[in-house]
Amino acid sequence: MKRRNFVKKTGLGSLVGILGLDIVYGAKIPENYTLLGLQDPDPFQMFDKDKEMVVLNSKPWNMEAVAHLLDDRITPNKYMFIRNNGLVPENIDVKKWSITFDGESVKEKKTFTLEELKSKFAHHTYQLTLECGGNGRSEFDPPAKGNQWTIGAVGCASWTGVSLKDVLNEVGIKDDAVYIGYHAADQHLSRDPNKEPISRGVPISKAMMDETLLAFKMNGEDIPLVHGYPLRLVCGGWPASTSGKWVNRISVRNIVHDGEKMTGSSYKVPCNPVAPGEEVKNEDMCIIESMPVKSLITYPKSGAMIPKGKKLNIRGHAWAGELEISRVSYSIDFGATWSECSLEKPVNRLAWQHFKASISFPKSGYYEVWARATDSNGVSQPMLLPGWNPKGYLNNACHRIAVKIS
Ligand SMILES: Nc1nc2c(c(=O)[nH]1)N[C@H]1C(S)=C(S)[C@@H](COP(=O)(O)O)O[C@H]1N2
Ligand SMILES: [Mo]
Repeated sequence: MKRRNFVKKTGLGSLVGILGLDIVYGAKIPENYTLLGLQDPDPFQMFDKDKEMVVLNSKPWNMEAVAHLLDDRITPNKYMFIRNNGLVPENIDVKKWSITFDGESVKEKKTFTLEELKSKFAHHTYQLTLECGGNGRSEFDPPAKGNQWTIGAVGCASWTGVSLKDVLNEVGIKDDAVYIGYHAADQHLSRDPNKEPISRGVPISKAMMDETLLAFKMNGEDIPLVHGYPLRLVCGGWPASTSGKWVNRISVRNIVHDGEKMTGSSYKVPCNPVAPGEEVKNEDMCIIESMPVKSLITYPKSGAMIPKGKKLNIRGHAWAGELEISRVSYSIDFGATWSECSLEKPVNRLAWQHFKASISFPKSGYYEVWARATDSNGVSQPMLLPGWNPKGYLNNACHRIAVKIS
């Protein structure tokens, strides 16, 4: 993106430097034409991502991690998945950035500059789990349209910002407020300025929780552009689609927010279980709120080879939306028997929890290690797949790795 802008601004004279070659017929290049040599920029370089990350889509950019990349306790930027619905904003002037609070249920419309936001309200830092509602979609059968995420659309970075609650209290909200909806600076893929790529939100009760942030830092630094610089909403434990990036307006609503991807069947699952492939009417679909219990084995990498007689130390993370994890178990016999992992408390509410186990294998051969987490309500992950749903959301099946003992 940056490079394309550069071309427009600098004109043909500087192109030699960019491509490293003389463009022989440069004078004949039509206006606004992007040279093939400058198209398809390297997304890993452009977004500071590790080369092992997997690109699912380039229009818009979507990228996921693989399990072993998520081994860190705090997910660094280079391993954080990217989910864009539209075009990443360009040419952001951070000094001019502001956020406006409007909607039926504000006492008065109010705007804060980013600087005011930072100086007026207390700063908080929390580690918050963000998982795309469609993470795991690729496993569903019949398949669902959309990004075919495997397991890597999740991360737990450290976010710093102000509590949305503090700002809403300063703005003043009316008694009839039921929902907030975000609006952001990214462009619709059609570039139609009257269309928003996404405008979602959360009930006022979630908006008013301490950990719901208007964040300006990720892992102690300015949020990377693709993750919402300079300001994003972070609603840990809920579908990450509720965590609006590049947010510049929040509407306080007296109805369930009806912005883009709040209505129809987006981010909704059948209110009651349905058979695979069944058609579900919109009125029988419910908005996804807190994400379900889930876990990932982040060490070792699937396919690990272990010498006979040696124990295998596995580790990973588990999370359960608004809830805590109470237990993580592992199985080496395809779920027939389970043993306990040791489990840490979360560093704060809505952060993933770390587990580990030391595993002995009875003899040489091929094994799979499966992990299964249980939340504080006693609900465990399904072993192979949860109930099917039309849009392929909420696949929280057990994660599995292959291990060879030789
Ligand atoms: N403005 C804006 N916010 C957005 C999106 C978007 O396309 N535009 N995508 C949402 C979705 S669907 C997800 S899963 C998360 C992804 O956040 P990340 O790219 O920082 O990992 O951002 C959410 N916030
Ligand atoms: Mo998402």
